[in-house]
This record gives sequence, C-alpha cells and structure tokens, in this order.
Amino acid sequence: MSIPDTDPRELFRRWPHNPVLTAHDLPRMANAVFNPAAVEFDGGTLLLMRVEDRTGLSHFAVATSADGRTGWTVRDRAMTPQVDCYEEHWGIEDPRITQVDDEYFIVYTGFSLGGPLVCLATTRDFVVFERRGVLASPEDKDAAIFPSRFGDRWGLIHRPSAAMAGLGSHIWLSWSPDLRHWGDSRVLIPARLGGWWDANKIGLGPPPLRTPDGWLICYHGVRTTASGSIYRLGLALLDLDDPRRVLRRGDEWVFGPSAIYERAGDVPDVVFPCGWILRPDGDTLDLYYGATDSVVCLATASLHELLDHLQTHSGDVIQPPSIGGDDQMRSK
Ligand code: BMA
Repeated sequence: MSIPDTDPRELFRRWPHNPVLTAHDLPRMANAVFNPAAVEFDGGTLLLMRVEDRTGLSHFAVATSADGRTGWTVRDRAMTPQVDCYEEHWGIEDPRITQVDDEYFIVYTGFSLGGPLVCLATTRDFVVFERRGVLASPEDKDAAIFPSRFGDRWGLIHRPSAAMAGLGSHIWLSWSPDLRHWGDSRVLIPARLGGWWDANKIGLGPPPLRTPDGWLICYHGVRTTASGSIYRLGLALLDLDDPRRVLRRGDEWVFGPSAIYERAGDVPDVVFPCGWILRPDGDTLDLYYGATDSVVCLATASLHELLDHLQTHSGDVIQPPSIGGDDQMRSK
C-alpha cells in the first residue's frame, strides 16, 4: 500500500492523529459518526456530523473545538429526523452548511419513503433548527447552496440520480428566487464515461468556496471495481459571476482512500467530505471528511496549491449547450 503522506507531491495532508472523532466520542452508543459539515462558529470550529445509531437511522450531532483538531465537545442528537414525516422517515444524512450573514443554511439528505431527497433547514445557533422544506424530490442528494445570490436568485448544486442504468448521475445547478421554488436546472458537471476515475457517478462534496480564481468545487467520483466502489475526490472551478460556466475541471483525482481508516470500515474505500474551512491566513484549507462511513477525519491543503494544480491539470471543458429558457443571470 502506498503511504501518500510521505509523498510531498500530495495536495492534501492527513492530520497525523486521524480519526478526529469516532462513535466512541459520543455519549450514547452508536454505530458510526461520519460525513460532517464544517463551519467557523463562535470563534472555533463546529462540525455537524451524521451519526448512524444502532437502529441504522441517522441524525446529526454537533462537535465544537477551539482549534478544529483537539478538545472536542460533542452534543449528540442536536437535530433529529422527523420520522413521522414522509421526507425524513428513515433519517437525515450528509449535511452541507453555507453561512449567509448570521444565519446558517443546512442542506441535507432526507431519507424519505421514496428515497433520498434534498431538504433545507436554517439555524443561527445550532440549537434551534427551522425546517424550510424540500428543495429537490427523490432521488436527489449531495446538495449545497451558494453563500451569496446571483442577481435575485439563489443557486443550488445537487445530484439527481439517473433513472436509467448506464446514463450516469451528474452534478446539476438549479435556481430559486425564494429558496422554495427551484428551476432553470441544467447539468453543471457531467460524470465522465468509461475508464475515468469519475465515470458514471459523481456528487458535490463541501459547498462551493469563493476564491480569487472562481468558485472552487470539490466533488467525489465513484469508481466501480470488481470488489466494490472507490470514492475519490476531484476539483473544478466555476466562474464567480456566472457559476454555470465551468472554467476548469481537474483530470486527476486529488485525494483518495489510502490510510487504513479510509480502507477498512463499514463501507471500505470511501472518503466523503461535506465541509471545509478556509483558515484566517487565506490559504490553509481544512477538509473534514467521513472515512468508510465510520469515522470523522481531517486533511489539510494549501488553497493556492489547489488552484495552481487546476491550472496545470485540467483539459478543455466542453459542455453541451442547453436548450433555451430565459437567461436570468445578472451578477451583482
Ligand atoms: C453515498 C452517500 C454517503 C456515503 C457514500 C458511501 O451515496 O450515501 O452518505 O458516505 O454513499 O457509502
């Protein structure tokens, strides 16, 4: 097995004390804790973590730490599914958080009676959560809202599942004037085909990150092998004013399962980030991810190294044109 952290060419460096948090850090017995959203909150780092309890259903716990690495305080069952409702009947999963002024938009997967769908809740304090309804019907997941509007509209990145096998599940972009009515949808980043690392099924990781070069996107690609799937991460860059324009898309994956805690667990060979935090130096990017659907981990990259990498490791982005519709894109 390769030992990537000893290779200085790797863009993401694992925290040497991974995993950051495990089910043993929870006050109550659970199966696993993974796929955390991450934000700076109250002068520290806050993770909103998916906890899969021993019923098999998931809810969210809050973990806070002054340095984002050690000394975690965990508050379990911070947000629990409304199991009497259709949309969250079998739990809530994989949150992504976008801060808008002093409010936090939490976009998460509801495991509904009809399969996964995309829900929105908002909070100011991670104690009281206001449910704002369903943003996308089943099957859809891996969604996040941009932190600012484009013209008068909010943008939502999401991943509907292809109903027909073999057609691929792609990343889409939809728009809303009010966070309730969504439309003007189009494919943003298509899954590739054939032998690519990101063939057939891809999905957004953390919410888009504003950088001087564009919106930085980290997404997972799922490679199907004879012994199961491998979840790896790649990068893309969207135009700041018109995020429908994909400026760059990395050819190569930049982070994949390699450490033992990423290879052995409930679902082997999975790294699955739902949050990242750009630290105050403007360059240190902490990526919080679930490994093997079992534990919470951390890897750190330099933002300028990621952007440099995209300059030199992306081919031409060829997007098929979309059919008509009013072009309402007006950047502020
Ligand atoms: C995806 C999601 C994630 C999970 C991953 C690997 O489809 O369900 O929650 O981490 O599969 O099992």
